[in-house]
Amino acid sequence: MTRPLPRFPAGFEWGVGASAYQTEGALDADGRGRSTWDVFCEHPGRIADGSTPATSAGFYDRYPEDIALVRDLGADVYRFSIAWPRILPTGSGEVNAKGLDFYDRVVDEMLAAGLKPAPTLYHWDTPLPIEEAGGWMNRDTALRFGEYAAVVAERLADRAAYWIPLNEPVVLSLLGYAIGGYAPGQELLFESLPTVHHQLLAHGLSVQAIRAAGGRSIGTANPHAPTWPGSDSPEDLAAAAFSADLTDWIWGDPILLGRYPEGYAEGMPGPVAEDLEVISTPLDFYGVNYYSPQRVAAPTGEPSLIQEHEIPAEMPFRAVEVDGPKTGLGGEINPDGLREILLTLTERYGESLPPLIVTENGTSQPGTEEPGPDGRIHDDGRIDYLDAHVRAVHQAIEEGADVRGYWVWSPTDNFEWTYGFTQRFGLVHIDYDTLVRTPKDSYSWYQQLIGAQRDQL
Ligand code: IFM
Repeated sequence: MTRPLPRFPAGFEWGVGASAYQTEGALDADGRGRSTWDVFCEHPGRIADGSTPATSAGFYDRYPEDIALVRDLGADVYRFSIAWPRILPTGSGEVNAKGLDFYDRVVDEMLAAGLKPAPTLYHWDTPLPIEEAGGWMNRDTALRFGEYAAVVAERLADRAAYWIPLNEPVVLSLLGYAIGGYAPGQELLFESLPTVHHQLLAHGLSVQAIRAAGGRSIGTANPHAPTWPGSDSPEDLAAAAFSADLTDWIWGDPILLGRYPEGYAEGMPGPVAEDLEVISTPLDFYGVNYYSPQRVAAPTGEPSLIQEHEIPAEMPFRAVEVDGPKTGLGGEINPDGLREILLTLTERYGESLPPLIVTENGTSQPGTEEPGPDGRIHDDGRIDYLDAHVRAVHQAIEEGADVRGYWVWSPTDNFEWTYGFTQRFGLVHIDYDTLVRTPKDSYSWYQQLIGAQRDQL
């Protein structure tokens, strides 16, 4: 039994979040085009367990079952993502009606279940022809993305409750283009900076397109975490400041303040000042994805590791590990980092910050993810993690952060990118042979939490 939670403000919304590529499968169904991740996963050795996303969690066929599970949780919001290659198989031009129809059905099913649909337009699955034309290194990609956003918004704006244009653009720039750990697997280091500007421009253009189509509640889902220096030495402090600019403020400042942190605007391509006007189009909420804090120190000339990803020796900072509890992916478990970053954002952006939503938070718990002899999944570690982070959100609210929602990643187990099926983030277990869904103990925990909060209203 966990301690009763303090009461959250009236109107605070509880949700869950997932993405297309990690859950849908059906990669060849109904005219979907190929994506960068399809190609990336085909290279032997890139996916930890050699698994493929061909079926994944089977959401494409089983979405009514997953939506019913989230309805029975009592949640308010179901975040999901739309696969750009299902809507525009070549990334631009002719619209694939069957792709749009699929998400139309998903949205209607969510509404019928009393859930608020929260589509993300892009969760890293770039249409292959777009990548072949330069991907996010090419300014045209931002323009094509704006057109794609308009197509989807015209169809769904009357029913979607929240909109997130791009999920975690920083991860795509750093892992996809700078160090090559994720698709498209490029290792451009600082030469990858145009991908930052072009994703930001895509964000701004799509916010405008969604709003023009009548879309409401448009925001972000950016990963943010405090960056703690390894020591108080000037070298470690400088490394931490550099790292925070690169992972946090290079995204937040253009969107919320209309400017880059010092030293970045000069290196960006295109009419930067004009673009920043578009990028800083006002938002209705600012979404924060949080898992672990960052700890960095001055470089030593050796590579370092963040989870499975190597930070090359030539980077001006290195990752520092501390002893203590870790997530399944090896990140530090530190709920106070969530409280701190919510307050840091509140202070840094002041009046420019719209209400905050925690758009992702969760953990995998290898070793506690399979049914025991009683047929149940006792994922106590996940419950402890979520419970502590929910309390941290409450604490941040008490201390002045305007946080309006908390969305658990993820409703069901799914394909965790290069970790394949070795890392399960779901409140609901998926048997990948049969696709049978089994709610874990954390599902009951979240259900009780939501119910108890409602009872207090
Ligand atoms: O599964 C991912 C998701 O796609 C993006 N945010 C982090 C999650 C857990 O690693």
